[in-house]
Amino acid sequence: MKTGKIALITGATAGFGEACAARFAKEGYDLIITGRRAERLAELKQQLQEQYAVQVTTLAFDVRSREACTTALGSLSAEWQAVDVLVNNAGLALDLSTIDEGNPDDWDTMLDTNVKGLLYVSRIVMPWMKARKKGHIVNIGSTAAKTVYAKGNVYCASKAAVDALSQGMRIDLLPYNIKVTAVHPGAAETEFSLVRFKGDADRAKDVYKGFTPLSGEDVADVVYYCCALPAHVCINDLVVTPTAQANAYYIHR
Ligand code: NDP
Ligand code: 8X3
Repeated sequence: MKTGKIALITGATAGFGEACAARFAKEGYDLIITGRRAERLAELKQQLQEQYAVQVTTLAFDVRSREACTTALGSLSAEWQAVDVLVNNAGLALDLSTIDEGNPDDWDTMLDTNVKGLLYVSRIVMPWMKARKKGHIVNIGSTAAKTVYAKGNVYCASKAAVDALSQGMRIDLLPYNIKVTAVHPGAAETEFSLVRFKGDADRAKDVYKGFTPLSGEDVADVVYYCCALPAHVCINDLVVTPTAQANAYYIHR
């Protein structure tokens, strides 16, 4: 059944974002879905509209570009700017290496996407929520935000920044009745490792050998749960891992 509510989900062309889009659509939310791959957004839009009879708007842009964020989100009509839930999910890791051997281009991409992209999108959406005195921002962090693992340095730092920014946003937005939740998933089999290892499918598959990882749907369930709680209840910070995982670097295989 339609809720009349709108969820804006960044990075909806794969993994958690795509699963969140399906989950929120199933619950009757209209959606704004974003990512760089326009074709995937168009396919998902058609599928969700047909399956759940919700309205879906697609915006293809790169969150690393402040101008692109402003242009894309600025193109939304006042109706679509009434965003109830923002899921800041777009992000990535690139490679595993020590800092002394690291690739500064990869650092730029991770920090620009995971930290600055999240800020740019939030900066635009927050005033819309403030004006309506309601809203919920869910930032996707990681177990990597909580514990640094070998050769994870810059990615872990980018997610620690998401953790800190979530705390800061919560303080900033308290007077406006806007919830801020950080969801920190552990190992989940999405396109994440394929991206991290730059297309090396065997290496990506090995990451999840010997245990059952989370799926995109598992994480989407958790995100939706956080958003479905009563108005006076807010989960501030939530870590979710596969049962076989204790923290970012210890997995029982
Ligand atoms: P996927 O690679 O499956 O999906 C990542 C999504 O982010 C894609 O939709 C991609 O879209 C989008 N994205 C990446 N870069 C940009 C960009 N510059 N501009 C716009 N969109 C972008 O990975 P996951 O679903 O696993 O990851 C989602 C989030 O969860 C990330 O923030 C990741 O760091 C985090 N995370 C992942 C974990 C895991 O084990 N999988 C665990 C903990 C956290 P497109 O390429 O079309 O632009
Ligand atoms: C993604 C999970 O452990 O690869 O944030 O960093 S991990």
